[in-house]
Amino acid sequence: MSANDDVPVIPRPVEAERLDGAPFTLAPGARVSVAGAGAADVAELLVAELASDCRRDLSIVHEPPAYGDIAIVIAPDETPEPHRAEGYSLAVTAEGVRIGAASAAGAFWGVQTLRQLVPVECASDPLTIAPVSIHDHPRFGYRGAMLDVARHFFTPDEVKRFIDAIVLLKVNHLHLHLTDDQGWRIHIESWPNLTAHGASTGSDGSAGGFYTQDEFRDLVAYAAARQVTIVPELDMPGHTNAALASYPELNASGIAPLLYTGSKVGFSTLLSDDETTKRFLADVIGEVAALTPGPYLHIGGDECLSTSPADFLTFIAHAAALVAATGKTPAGWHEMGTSDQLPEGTVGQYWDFVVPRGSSADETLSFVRQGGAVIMSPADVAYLDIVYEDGDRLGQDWADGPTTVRGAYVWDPARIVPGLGDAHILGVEAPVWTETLATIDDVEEMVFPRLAAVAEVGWSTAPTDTESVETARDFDAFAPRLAALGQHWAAAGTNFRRVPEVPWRESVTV
Ligand code: IFG
Repeated sequence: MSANDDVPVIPRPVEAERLDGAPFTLAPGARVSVAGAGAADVAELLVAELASDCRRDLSIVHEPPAYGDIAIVIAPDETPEPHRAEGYSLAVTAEGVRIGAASAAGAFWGVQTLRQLVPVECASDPLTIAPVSIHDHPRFGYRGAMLDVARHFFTPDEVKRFIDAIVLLKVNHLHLHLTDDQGWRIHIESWPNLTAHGASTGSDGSAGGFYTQDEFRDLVAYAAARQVTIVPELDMPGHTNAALASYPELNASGIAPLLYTGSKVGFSTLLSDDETTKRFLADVIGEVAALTPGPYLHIGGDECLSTSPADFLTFIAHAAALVAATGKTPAGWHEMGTSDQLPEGTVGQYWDFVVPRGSSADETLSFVRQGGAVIMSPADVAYLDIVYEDGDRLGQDWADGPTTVRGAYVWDPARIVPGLGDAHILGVEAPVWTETLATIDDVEEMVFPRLAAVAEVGWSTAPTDTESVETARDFDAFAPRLAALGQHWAAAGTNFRRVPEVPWRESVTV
């Protein structure tokens, strides 16, 4: 058990050590002292959390901290040069709490660490925090979660609830799978029937729904204030029945198919080299790009079983060029790597197993060959819609067996595709597909605690070259930290699966 493991934080910090001396006590009248650009905004979020989690009312002051204060300081020299994007330091002593960072993101991640160190019984006095010194920064800049809002629709408030939960784990990208066979979930001004008709249902005949463009802008802003970048996905040319059902002219036959509420894949395709479809693509990609301040626009490309290989290549070259023309970086599932006409920088998302099968490794390396990078989402460890164990009520079971928490933890993104190392890996992402998940409670049960495992894989120190993954990812040291985090989930009302492999503690009575 190293010093880091003794400090109950997930993702595991790079350096964390317990200090001697008296604990910090949050006394009535304590303030949050802020200095530096962005510190006040971060402090606002901390104050809001302490108010809702601990019923504490702290004021924010723009002056040096007094004894017993919390200080948030943002300045270039607060973290070493290579780690200024998201690195932070956190010191807790009797004198006070001090978060230092070179960026608002780093300060915000310091706040998430602090939140995990605040005892869950923080509404009663005394609120004490054990003394600790932490210096931390992420291995990868992209730690993502994907929420499939196409199969089952989730309201803006449910998406915000999901964002609130993922930031506690320092997850900084939310990939929204906005379109699929079962639903089109983002309003497009120039093609209104995509939502008027294409959003009217979902998997299992569920109610459907969609985001107006103002609602989407609000979600993007909510996420950005919490250091989360939204990655919108318009899946194409496959997974497009909702669009085809909305506009007959998008279909070769000129006849629109019925809306689809089942769970099959691979039966739909947009046309390649068709003028109406090209106008459609330019319009939908243009409107979604305009709604997206983030750098990526994901165009899917997965499971195009009804698109001929030649049509697929024609389609992808055209659609990816349209994305690049908006100034966004295209992203797509690894099958898009069959194209050798990807715009410079296009990002591939690997979703095969930790042991690659067929052509998936080569398709993934194709993005690197074309000047791009890769997000790792191996389906047998990072797909959070896969069952925890055989026979589960929720989830799917196609990914080489169940995915336990240990399974979601003991893997490494740089030990999957031969020749693909950290230099060309943006990071990791854990998708939760919602064919079988009708409520946000169901989603949370599948996502937590396994997202905590994937988040640690994406943030924490890489295994050394001589370390096995099993050694580097010591589940027996991870499980107690997960148990501590479970208390915060219980207090926050975040649903999670109390898997038997973790020594969960009594949930608190709030
Ligand atoms: N694969 C499909 C998803 C979803 C998933 C469920 C990808 C890229 C299986 N495509 O994963 O649409 O159906 O686990």
